[in-house]
Amino acid sequence: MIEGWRWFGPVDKITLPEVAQTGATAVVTALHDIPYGVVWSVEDIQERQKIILAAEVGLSWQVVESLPIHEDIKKGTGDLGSLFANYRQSMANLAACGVETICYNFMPLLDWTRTTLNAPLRGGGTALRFSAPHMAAFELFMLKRPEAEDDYTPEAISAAKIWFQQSTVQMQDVLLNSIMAGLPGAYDRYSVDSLRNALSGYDGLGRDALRANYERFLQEVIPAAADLGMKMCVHPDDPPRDILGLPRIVSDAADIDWILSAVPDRANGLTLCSGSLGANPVNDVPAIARQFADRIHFAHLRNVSKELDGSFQEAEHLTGDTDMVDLIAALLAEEARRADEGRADAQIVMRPDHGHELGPDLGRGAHPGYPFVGRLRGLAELRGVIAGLSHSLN
Ligand code: DNO
Repeated sequence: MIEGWRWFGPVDKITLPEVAQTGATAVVTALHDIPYGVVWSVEDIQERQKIILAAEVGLSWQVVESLPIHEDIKKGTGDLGSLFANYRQSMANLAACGVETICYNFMPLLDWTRTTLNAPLRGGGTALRFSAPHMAAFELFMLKRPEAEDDYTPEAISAAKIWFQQSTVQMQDVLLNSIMAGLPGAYDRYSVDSLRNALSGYDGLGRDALRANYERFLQEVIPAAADLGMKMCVHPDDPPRDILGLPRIVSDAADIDWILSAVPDRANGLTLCSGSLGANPVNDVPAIARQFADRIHFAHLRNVSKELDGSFQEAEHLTGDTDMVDLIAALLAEEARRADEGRADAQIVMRPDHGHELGPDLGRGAHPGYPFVGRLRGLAELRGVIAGLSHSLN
């Protein structure tokens, strides 16, 4: 596997020499300052490449994460022709610069969602956490979306009531900021009011309509990606369930099957994110990896521990509910199969996804979920598994 590292660009608190020190070779990055829907110019792409090369530490930009999809495409409203044309132009510009793998998601409004960014761990580290009671409190009592009652267990709702009654305004602010922390760009961070307003743009848009809009997007961009020799890879929903009353359509094996069959071209592929998929109790992540192996273009490796009320917390990379060794075995088997076919791109880029904040990470202010030491620990553990399995395969 090719070891990747997500780097948020010059604003990232972690430097490129540090990235190189982890042993990773592939930079995973994006032009986060460019608003959704605007073309990524060759100049802007090259500028980012120059910054990476100028560090002179043997890194290169290999995966885009993400080339975001404008909300109008998800809603199926507005000047879609220009938005699709812009997306294809960004793809063509990336291809012209030699960046050929694009990770994206199709989650309405939000990206990954957590309710706590610093749940305490043994010895003082911290982890990202999704608390069903806290999310229920946000939806029911801050956003005031009564239908949310249907989305949570009775236990989560009673705990939500207690939490909300005891919460201070400051605690509610922290909760809102934690929920918004997954949006990586400089745009579209919501307050409770602006979120309510943005949600109203999705009123009446159900699962089938969202799927139809997604299928249209695939039909518009996958043929162009195939012509350019690019690999598009959708990232699963996180958490993999409906949230804020918005449908989620990239959450389990049936969804992935539908997406990959909608436009059956290898350019229409998957980001195998073990943490996102692993938060849904119906998902057997190694089995999903085996089922869709030939369409996996990129892997995010991390683990979560699920709780009965729908909460989950990010675990160490090798502990948690997903059998990481089995998952890596599935990915290595796919690489071997590709190598047998003589494919130049047999190796899959993986990156250690998220990490606990450990030791010197605390207070360093890295992007939530993306600290240095915690991810380095994850990468080192994953590397050990890969080395062990590769040794026995050989
Ligand atoms: C979370 C990430 C996601 C991912 C996007 C892809 O840490 O895995 O935010 O980058 O969903 O579009």
